[in-house]
Amino acid sequence: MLKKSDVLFAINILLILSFFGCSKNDYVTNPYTNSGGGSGTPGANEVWMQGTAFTPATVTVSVGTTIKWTNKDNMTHTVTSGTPAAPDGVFDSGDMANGATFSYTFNTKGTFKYFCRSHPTAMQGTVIVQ
Ligand SMILES: [Cu+2]
Repeated sequence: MLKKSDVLFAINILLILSFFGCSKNDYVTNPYTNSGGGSGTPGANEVWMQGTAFTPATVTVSVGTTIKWTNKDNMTHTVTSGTPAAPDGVFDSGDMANGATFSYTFNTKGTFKYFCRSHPTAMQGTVIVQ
């Protein structure tokens, strides 16, 4: 004979299984809703600081374009103009925590290099303004 406690136990197992099943399906159909990992891709005129790298590392834009950087990592980054050996002082975001953004408008043509003060070897980027 089935005891009432056995039936309740079986119902609980079914509920737990269906819960995980739904979670998994939601993840598969919406892989980019996972905000913690910073999934997805940057939009136009956007650069993400993600995985200790600037993505995309090089962007090409026209004069007058504003680039927006967003820190997707759970560590501090900066957007600092110039090279690690020679910062040029044109722009510097200062320390950016996770989720922080920094914008800069490029009003002259040229090739503008920048880097992260915290990770100068790993994190270097270029903005080409045409
Ligand atoms: Cu960094």
